[in-house]
Amino acid sequence: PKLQPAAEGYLNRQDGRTLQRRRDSHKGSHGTVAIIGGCEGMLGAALLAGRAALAGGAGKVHVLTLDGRLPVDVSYPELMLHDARQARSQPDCDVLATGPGLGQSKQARQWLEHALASACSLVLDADALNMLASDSQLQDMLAMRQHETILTPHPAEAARLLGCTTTMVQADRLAAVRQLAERFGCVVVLKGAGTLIASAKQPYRLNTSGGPALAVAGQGDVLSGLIAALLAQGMPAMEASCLAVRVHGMAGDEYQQEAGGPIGLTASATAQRCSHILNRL
Ligand code: NPW
Ligand code: AMP
Ligand code: MG
Repeated sequence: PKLQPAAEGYLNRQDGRTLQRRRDSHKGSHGTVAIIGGCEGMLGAALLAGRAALAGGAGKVHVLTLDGRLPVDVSYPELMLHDARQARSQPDCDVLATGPGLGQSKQARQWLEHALASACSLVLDADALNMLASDSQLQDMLAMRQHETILTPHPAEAARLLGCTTTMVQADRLAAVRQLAERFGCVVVLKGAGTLIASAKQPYRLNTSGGPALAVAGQGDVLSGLIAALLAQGMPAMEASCLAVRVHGMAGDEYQQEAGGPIGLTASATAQRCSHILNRL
């Protein structure tokens, strides 16, 4: 069924503010992001989120990986990598993004608990959402949070959180995103063609940028990093989510136009395109 939102539901230019920088700003002015994820076999997800956080303008980016064996991302040595198996706490940061490639091990759950208890803004994606879906103790911790929290489920993750099927989520995406926003008291980004952004307190938004060029592995990990970067630069959760979703979609559209079709856009290349688009907006 086609979603027919009210006109004010559509994302528009006012939903994204240009990120202004003072002439004398320094890396400390633009916030610090820490990504937690990247278990064995899914290390790339955490690196993609970290690279996207850099592309989104975060001043400093740490990446804690559950795989732990990679000392440096040689293509992006500006990322600060940590072995999450050894670390006791996350580095000082303004925003934590956890979930990309996190897995669902005992250690992954401990890091999620740690993130939920932290006094910084939080982006929860992928396996963080999957663990949350089946764990009432984690849900209680989420309910107690005093800081901005954004959930970024794709339709299957949303279905796990709601205890229904992906088909049911897709049949009424607006109802699903509203239910999630109310149940968890967070900003919720329901991804997929026509991403919806909702919170219990503000009008929902529907994004119209993006298309099947984005239907490749790692794109959700990029979006998480991008949202985290905008939060770290001081944007409120709803605005950061709307702007990141819009810019991410525009990167897909731009590629499709240049390439003459949707095939071949990688998540890494999308992150790079996002920084050009942010500078232009
Ligand atoms: P289907 O196939 O249609 O039945 P999962 P994941 C559905 C990491 N990654 N509309 C779809 O179901 C992530 O960060 C690591 C409708 C699909 O099969 C996670 O930690 C990478 N349905 C972990 O992998 C790159 C939709 O969901 C199913 C939909 C698992 O995450 C890849 C898959 O969902 C990945 O990011 C839509 N728009 N979108 C790396 N390089 O390290 C999704 N679905 O089972 O939650 O698995 O999303 O791959
Ligand atoms: P994930 O499934 O977590 O990797 O996230 C995929 C990302 O790509 C989300 O931001 C989706 O909204 C976006 N995406 C995937 N397919 C499409 C599509 N057909 N149209 C628009 N956006 C898409
Ligand atoms: Mg994902």
